[in-house]
Amino acid sequence: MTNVFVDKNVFKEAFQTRVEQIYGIKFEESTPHQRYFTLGTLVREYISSNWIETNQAIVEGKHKQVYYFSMEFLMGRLLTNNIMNLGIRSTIEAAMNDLNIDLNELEKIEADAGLGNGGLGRLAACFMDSIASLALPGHGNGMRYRYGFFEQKIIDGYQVEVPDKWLQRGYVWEVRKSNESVEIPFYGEIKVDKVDGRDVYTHLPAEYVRAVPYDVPVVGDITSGNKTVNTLRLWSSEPTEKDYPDHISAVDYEKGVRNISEFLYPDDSTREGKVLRLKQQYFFVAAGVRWAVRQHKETYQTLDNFHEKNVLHINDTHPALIVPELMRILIDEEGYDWDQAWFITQHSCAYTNHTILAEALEKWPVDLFKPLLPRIYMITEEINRRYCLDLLNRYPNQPEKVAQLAIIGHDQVRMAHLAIVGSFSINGVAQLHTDILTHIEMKDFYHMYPDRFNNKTNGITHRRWLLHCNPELTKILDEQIGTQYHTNTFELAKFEEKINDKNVKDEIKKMKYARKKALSDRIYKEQGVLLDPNSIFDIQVKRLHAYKRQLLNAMHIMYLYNRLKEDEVFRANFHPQSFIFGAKAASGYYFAKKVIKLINSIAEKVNNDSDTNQLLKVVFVENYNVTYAELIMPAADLSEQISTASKEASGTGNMKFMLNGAMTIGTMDGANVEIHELVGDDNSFIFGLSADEVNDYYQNGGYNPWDLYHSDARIHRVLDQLVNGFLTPDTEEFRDIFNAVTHHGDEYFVLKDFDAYVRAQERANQTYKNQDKWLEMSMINIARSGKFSSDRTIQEYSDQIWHLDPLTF
Ligand code: 26Q
Repeated sequence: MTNVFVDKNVFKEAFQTRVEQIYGIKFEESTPHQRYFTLGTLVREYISSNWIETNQAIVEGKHKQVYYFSMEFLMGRLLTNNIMNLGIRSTIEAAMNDLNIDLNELEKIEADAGLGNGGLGRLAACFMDSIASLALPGHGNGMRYRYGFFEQKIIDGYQVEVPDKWLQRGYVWEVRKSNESVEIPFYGEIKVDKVDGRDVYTHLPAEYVRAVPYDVPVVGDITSGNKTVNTLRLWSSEPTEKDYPDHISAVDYEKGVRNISEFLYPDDSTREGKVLRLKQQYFFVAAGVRWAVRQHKETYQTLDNFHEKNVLHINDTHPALIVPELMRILIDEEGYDWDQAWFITQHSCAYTNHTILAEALEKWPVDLFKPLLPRIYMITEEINRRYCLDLLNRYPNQPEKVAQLAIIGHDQVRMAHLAIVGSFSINGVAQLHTDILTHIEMKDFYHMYPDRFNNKTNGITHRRWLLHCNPELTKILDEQIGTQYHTNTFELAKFEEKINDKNVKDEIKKMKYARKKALSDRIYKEQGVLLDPNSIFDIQVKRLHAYKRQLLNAMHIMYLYNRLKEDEVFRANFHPQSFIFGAKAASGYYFAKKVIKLINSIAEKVNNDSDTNQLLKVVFVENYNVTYAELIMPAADLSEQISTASKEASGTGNMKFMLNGAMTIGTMDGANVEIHELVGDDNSFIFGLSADEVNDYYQNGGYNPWDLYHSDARIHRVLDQLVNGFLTPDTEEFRDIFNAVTHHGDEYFVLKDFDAYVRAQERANQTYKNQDKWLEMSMINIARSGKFSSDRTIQEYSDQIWHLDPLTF
């Protein structure tokens, strides 16, 4: 195929012709959507030759591969990402210029692929980009949800969820591969036969569901000659091509089948729909394992060396059924005995833990698991039985210890225990998180399997989170330190030599202003709130969770408002500050939704008070998502990372902000610890209880928040304002928030950290007034952020866990 991107004229011609061919209309009459779709089609076609070559190179070179199993891939838009990685953006831009088409406008037409809840899903997307950009053979395996993470509307200050119809107008990046569909069995019974004196089990499923793969190309950065295009394979559920089950009507069967890949499940509190979530998990795991096994057998004709050529990566416990599923294939379908099968399985699987919150640890009731997946349950029981024998040897006189560490206990299957026992590698996502896993949460497992545990501090792709989203900063860096940092972010360190260069400082100042203006323009257009780019942009964007403490931020704003109204001296010394929030609350998470309403009520009050609104503004942006984040990250002066210490496994927004020159105001939690280690107290605003202190309080039953209510007048006043009609006429609106931090013991230490937070905020505000100093700090943050590229993270995964070799074709 000819390359239509060789120069702008060839491309222009091809583009116009193709629009007319696809839609049968004159180019001049085509809609922006038709133009976008045609551009996407041409880019995808251009990708396909490298895609084919990548797959050939893997097979011919007999390369080891990783399959990254994740229930979530929060990809965002791909057009810009793809054309930048392919190095064809300027050609397209020039052609579009000639045609009088604004490429930026075309890019906005693409739906934001929101197949994830937050950090874990976005991490998977960054990893896909880095794996391909490092020329490593690695593929994603996930679910093709018909509706992604809900779209958020704010109505009267409350969150309203609207279905995200991202596929409605077609998705240009996917390729349906019906010929690679597989049939996934559910329910039914197990038949036992004696063959040569041995029990042989056969699962007789009551129904099958067809899994149809849709492949999305993952284009690596072509700089330095890399041509790697990996595959993100997303499975969609359809009715089987075998016989329909006879225990339910065809209509009910079809409805049930479509349901499996209908919705992404929100994290936390929702308890309904459990069976469906387990179905989803087995569905995409079983389909993905078949994909890996089939590919392997095509090359090697045996599974003896499966573990030498494949890693099945388990992204949190959601895909942990990989372990019994691979065992089932090896034993039931391939005739391996238990020990051989276990050796292969256990040497193929690697597991990443993303949370230590007890409520987020997955457990499946046996009475739900067993009927749905009878053979998988049997195998899980046998894995558990053998493992418990081992435990009994280690802890001969401690049956309660054995029960506590078992995979099945209290009539539940503990997915984390299954993942730990079945994997050769177990990692946390930041040093502190890994330390807490090995010393507290999983310490018994760590003592049993010390060599399996390791840390891989998270990272973010600088291609999306710098080169793409912040062209102004990219330009400054290119001019000042060259472009080597595009492929090695540690090169950013060179920028530190410029911190005293007045001109560069000035450029950084202009860059920040431009990015703040761009954000404030969107906010004004969509929400009618006008933010002054000269004010401090103080931003907290992340999922809404009690442990992330958006409430602490909100209470501090209430305190500031009170003080600004009354304290003349304070007022005179205060630099104007704009507080920006973005967050989605899980639909069933009552407390989180109340906090959204609270922030909006504060915004309403504060923004409309002419005594203060030149100094203080608050805005809650509607529908925070990946695309919005691309506008927000570069616009921040202050990055709010204020979780209760020990609760945030890593955080990745903290890294995106740092790379774009924001200062962290945060607790010693997650990767904040590593940011602080790099920039020190002088270039960050760290405050609050440490993880050890928090854990000590928990050990001793918490603390008494009423003491603070009575001793700290600021806290007293703000809390009273939640329930005395100050914010809304309804004094009950925020009663439960009041109760959470008082009567219910303030589980997340909001009051306990309040004073320290206020002081950190004061330091930040005063420091900002010295612009020279602030810019220097900002530049230091940029220069020292090289560690947080996901290229570094993936290189470590590859060197220490996966052991992959880069492709060279
Ligand atoms: C579990 C059971 C039932 C339904 C849903 C879930 C579920 C879904 C999603 C549980 C957890 C999640 C997502 C977790 C997550 O995003 N964790 C974040 O992972 C990031 C990447 O490692 C870290 O940076 C964050 O600190 C961590 O909170």
